[in-house]
Amino acid sequence: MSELILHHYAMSPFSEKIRLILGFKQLAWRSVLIPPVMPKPDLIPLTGGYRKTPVLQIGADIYCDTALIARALEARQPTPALYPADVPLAVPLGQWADNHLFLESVVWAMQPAGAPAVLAGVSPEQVRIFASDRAAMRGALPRPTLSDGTAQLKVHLSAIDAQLAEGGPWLFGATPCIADFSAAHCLWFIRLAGPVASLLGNYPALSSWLDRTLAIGHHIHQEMSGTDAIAVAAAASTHAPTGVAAGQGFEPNEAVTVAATDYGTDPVAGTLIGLSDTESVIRRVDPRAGTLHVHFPRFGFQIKKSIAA
Ligand SMILES: N[C@@H](CCC(=O)N[C@@H](CS)C(=O)NCC(=O)O)C(=O)O
Repeated sequence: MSELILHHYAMSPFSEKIRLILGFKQLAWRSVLIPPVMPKPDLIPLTGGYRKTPVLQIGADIYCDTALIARALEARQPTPALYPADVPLAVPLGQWADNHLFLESVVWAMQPAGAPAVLAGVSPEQVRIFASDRAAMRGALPRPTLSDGTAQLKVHLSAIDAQLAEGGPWLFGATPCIADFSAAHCLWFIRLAGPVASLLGNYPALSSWLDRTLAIGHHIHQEMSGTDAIAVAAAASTHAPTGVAAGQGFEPNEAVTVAATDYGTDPVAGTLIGLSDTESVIRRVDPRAGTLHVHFPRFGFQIKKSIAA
């Protein structure tokens, strides 16, 4: 069975979400450390243009976005379950955390009193490059102000704290599920932010739950270079089974582009080979990595027919 290869970097909250899920499922993995800013010379050949972090590689199948990476890990190791049948609202709650709680947490952690702790050890020149990379990635998407973000964050931290105090030890009761990991990675980032991390101390049930979630750890992993990961893709001779479902408005083998709809919206072009309510899959060929199947979630992405030149 092909190894799980995670392309990530240490300070990335969404990577922490997946590292914890790998720990939860006790899955061994290979770690490819990628740059936190563009260019990403050993990642873009695999994704075809998607630049966000993390990305999961299984042979020549490339999974973009943690919503889909989590599904791929669930398929690989169904127990313990991330999507228990008796908690159907875990997925939408996780989407809320990944989209809203995440932004509010970043705004809080990266305020002037928090950013130096998050970016400890990063040179002023690297900080400048980081800021201009993120501004370009966000484009015209507005970022909450510190005042707006803080107000929303406090309301949400209170809600999570009350939920856990009443119905813990996990967000939906007795066992962790996808919603726990989606909320925890946001608050993990706040914990990196030195003096401003003390905000979380106002929420005791939330703080104990966060300790519990982070104690799950990352299980065993071994480093791999980006070049070796590309060689793994190039050597793969099979791909995960997929297919285009009827009634979705697309035909198999159509030329399409897929792009995120929030930030980092660079489109990835290829041939449509998989489409369902939860996933799109395109085939593309890279001179270094060979024939790749690149997988995206439907949530938060837009698939379009390519316009013939
Ligand atoms: N919806 C995406 C969001 C991923 C995301 O925003 N990741 C951040 C790092 S935590 C990122 O990509 N930053 C820019 C970069 O790494 O190039 C997911 O769930 O994977």
